[in-house]
Formats: sequence, structure tokens, C-alpha cells
Amino acid sequence: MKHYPAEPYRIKVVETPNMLSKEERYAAIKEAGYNTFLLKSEDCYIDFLTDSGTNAMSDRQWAGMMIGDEAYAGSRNWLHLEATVKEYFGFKHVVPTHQGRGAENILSTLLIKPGTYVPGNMYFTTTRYHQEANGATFRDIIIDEAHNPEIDLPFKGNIDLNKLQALIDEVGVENIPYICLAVTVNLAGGQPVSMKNMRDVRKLCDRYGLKVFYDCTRCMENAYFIKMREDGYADKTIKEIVLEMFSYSDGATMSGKKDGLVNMGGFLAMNDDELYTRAREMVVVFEGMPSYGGMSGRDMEAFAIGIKESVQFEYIQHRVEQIAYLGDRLIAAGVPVIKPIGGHGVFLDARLFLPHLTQEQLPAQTLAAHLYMESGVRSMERGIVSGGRCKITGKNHAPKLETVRLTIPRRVYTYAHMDIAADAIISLYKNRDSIRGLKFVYEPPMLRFFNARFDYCD
Ligand code: PM9
Repeated sequence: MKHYPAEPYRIKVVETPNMLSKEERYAAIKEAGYNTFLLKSEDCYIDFLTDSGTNAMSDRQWAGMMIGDEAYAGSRNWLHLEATVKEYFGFKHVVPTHQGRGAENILSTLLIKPGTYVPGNMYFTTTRYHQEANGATFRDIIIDEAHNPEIDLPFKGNIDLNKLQALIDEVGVENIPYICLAVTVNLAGGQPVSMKNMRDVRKLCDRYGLKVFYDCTRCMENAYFIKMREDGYADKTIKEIVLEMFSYSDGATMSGKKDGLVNMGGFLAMNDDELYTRAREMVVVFEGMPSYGGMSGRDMEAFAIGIKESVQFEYIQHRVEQIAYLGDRLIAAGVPVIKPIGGHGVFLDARLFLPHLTQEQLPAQTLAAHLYMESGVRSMERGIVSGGRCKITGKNHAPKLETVRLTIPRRVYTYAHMDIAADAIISLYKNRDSIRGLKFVYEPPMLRFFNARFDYCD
């Protein structure tokens, strides 16, 4: 039998969640327009909406917050964070931002010209938004297998080099401001990219003088998969692997709210001196001084400590294997999920879960709402609703992956919580035939999944 590592932490502070009755949950989700984003947190017993900003901080991080230097300029916590990012990621320059999308905004605004193309290994909502808002077209160059939930590959987040070459041939290298390489790939199910693929992408880009920027939001999870799955890395530390990964990039955007083990924070990092100068000018306008970028001193201290904790093997092993435990229980019961299980969550395949619904009947949105009603477990739609509409045709992007994401916050839940979620999903799966689809009753024009409202189809 597979061994799942025990929690490598002791619990020092506890939070008592509410446990609503079924009737109360039905009323709560109706009031939230059947959108789990619009539920009150206090109405959720187990909150798997996201792993973003939901991390439990360590006693060392909390202690670090007490030495927050809240000076407007030159905070010592910034110097600590800056030195830590340079040491662990290997970049020459760092610009702080309030969270990941702040970094995406600066990078996209500085590098993208209207009419250009930004290729990436599958889209992410906020990342693509900033690319498109600056006039670029996003092109998905992830391997085909990433769009098939059933195919089990060790590095399903890899870039297809033929697709990248074909785009260069089609639009010309001068029309590609940079390549966006995400480690891991969120919407593919938290799938990692191999070191070999990163090396090969670098080689191809060097031939054309193309820049590669990583979305390093979940890079420690990616590094763990490299250690466990790729030849030649078993004896390397997570820190060594992370450094090698970023040696193949020109820079990165980071949401510290995930693998930074904090509740708020981010950065943009790069090696190019001129880009750094321009980013420092811009950060003042949108985020704050280049010595805080929208974060308080105490947040920056916690972030610096969080980066150091996130590369500890016992931490990252438990993190990823706890998620595998939930996934393995569902697979054993025949529940359709994206395979293999990724680094930050388990993704239910809503098309196979609710085969009687068409994609226009929003199977993933429907399933997320019903999982909450049945169990108090909050999850997130990652399908046609998150996909949004094509800016040119106005039609829905209809992603092949129609999923419900059970995203596990770091260091927050135990295996017993995984069992509760697994039991609820298995029970829902057995009774899935009676579930009716949803339709939009309010659709916001941008990033619609956050605030949209739904009701049952007629
Ligand atoms: N991800 C998530 O739940 C939070 C918002 S949902 C739109 O998965 C990647 C790969 C992310 C990500 C956020 C961001 C943006 C960039 N890249 O939320 O702005 O998963 O810190 O980061 C969310 P911020």
C-alpha cells in the first residue's frame, strides 16, 4: 500500500469552522447565485475554493511579523525579501508587488505591443487578461495531452516545441514579446513541467533571441515532481532544483499567496537591467515604492521566511502527497478526475461526472454548487465559466477541460478532512443523475467567474 507522510507540523492555533445544516447550505448557495465565489467563508466547513492566500503561516513567520519595519522607504524586511528571492531564484533584480496579478500587469504593459502574440502552456485567467488588455493574442502551446483528463503523464505541463516553432514561423519572432511558461500549470490540473522541457524551450528561444518569463506561482510543487519523477534529480535538494529551473528563464511573475506560504504578496523578477529600471518606474504608479510594492513590512518578512520554508523536503512532500491521498481515494471509487493528480489540488472531470449536461449547461459550475449543498465543502469551477468569451467573436471559449477544482490550502487541513471531502464526492457521484444544469442570470464582462450569478436551467 502507498505510504502517505504524516503532517510535518504541530497545530498551535485553531480556527473553529461553522457546520451548517443541509437546509442552511441550500439557502446560502441560492443567495450566492449558485456561485461558490459568492458564498460567505463562514458558511463553508471545508474551504477548498483556492490555495491562494489561504496558507497557514508558521510560528517563525508570525514571529517575523513582529519585526515588521513599516517605513515608507528602505524597509529592512524588503531587503530581506529581495535577498531571499535573489538567493532562491537566482535573479538579478526583484520588484515587489501586492500579489501575482500586480506583477503580470507590469510585465504585460512593459513588454507587449498591440497585435502581438504571447504563447503559453495553457492560459491562466488573470495572466491572459493582462496580455489581452495590452493588445496581445494568447496562443496555447501546451502538449495536446494536457487537454485530455484521462492521459496519465509525469510532465503534462510541458510546452510542445513544435507548436512554439510553428507560431514563430507563422507570426514572426518580432511579434512574440515573450513566452509565458507556468510551473506548474494551474488549469491543466496542477501539472508540472520537466527540467528537460525547460532546457529545450531555452535552447529554441536562444536561437531566435526570444525571452521566456516563468509564472513561478507554484514552482516548489513543480520542483518536487522533478525530484520524484525526472532522471538525475532524486539526490538534488528542492532549492537546487528551483535554482536550475529559473536559470533557463529571463524572469518571473510570482504570487506569493501560493508557494510563498503567505496570505498576501508577490513579485516580478528579471535579469535585464533596462526592464528592471522601467518596472521600478511603473511599480510606483500601480503598487507603491520599489521597497514595498503594495505589501506591508511584516508581510514581506513573512514572505521571505515562507520561501525558505517552502523548499524544505518534509513540507513539500506532505503538501503534494496529501493531495494525492484525496485523489487516490476518488480514483479508487471510480470518480472521474484529471490524471495524474497535480500539485495543488484534485480536479473533478465534470463532463464525465455529469454526462447528461451539455457544456452550455455549465456542468462544473453545477457540480461545485451541489458539492457545497451536500457537504459544506467549497470548491471552484474551472471550465467554460472561467474560460470567458473570445474578445473578437464574443463567443464562449469552450475549454476541453471542464473541471471542479478542490484546491488544498497549505498546512491547514488533515487527512481526516480529505476523507470527509472524498466521502461527500463519492456519495454525490452515486446520486448524480438527478442534478440539473445551471445558466447565467448575471454575466460580468471581465473575469466573469468571480461575480457571475446563476440559476437552474428551465
Ligand atoms: N490563482 C487560484 O485560485 C487565485 C485567483 S483565481 C483567478 O488559482 C497563477 C498560475 C495563478 C494565480 C492565481 C495568479 C494570480 C497567477 N498565476 O491571485 O494575483 O494560479 O496573486 O495571482 C488563483 P494573484
